[in-house]
Amino acid sequence: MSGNITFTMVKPAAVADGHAAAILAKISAGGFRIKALKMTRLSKEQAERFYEVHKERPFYGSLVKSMSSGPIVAAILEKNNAVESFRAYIGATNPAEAADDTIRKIYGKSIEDNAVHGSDSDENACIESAYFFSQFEQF
Ligand code: FUP
Repeated sequence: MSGNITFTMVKPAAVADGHAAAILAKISAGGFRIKALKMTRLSKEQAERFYEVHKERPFYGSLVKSMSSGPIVAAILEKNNAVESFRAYIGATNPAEAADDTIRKIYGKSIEDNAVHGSDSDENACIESAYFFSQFEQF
């Protein structure tokens, strides 16, 4: 059975460009309920840990630098089949390949600065949510 939560971040470039509120509004319009929300900033070490599965990839250093370059907006989202549904809603990893009207198509600048993160499995949605939010911060 698929789970009903996913984790997202509005990435530093999209926050710096002033798109955080518009992206949150679009997320809500897609039927995702905001269960937890905060603006924060990842240290280099926190970004390294978050993207640890990619540590052997050539883009890892650049990705970590970009993700720790400024504030992000983190959220836990609730909807039926949340992980799959949100990944469809944000579009392909590379904004150039993302479908029209998806968040990455509208707000993404490059494969690295692709506006938002979305969990890739129910297991990771839980791990990532717990990385950012305590139980007292989830509603
Ligand atoms: P996604 O699940 O769509 O976020 O995509 P991936 O797990 O494949 O990528 C994780 C992160 O690495 C994304 F933020 C995009 C970034 N990335 C690059 O910077 N360069 C690449 O060639 C591939 C991914």
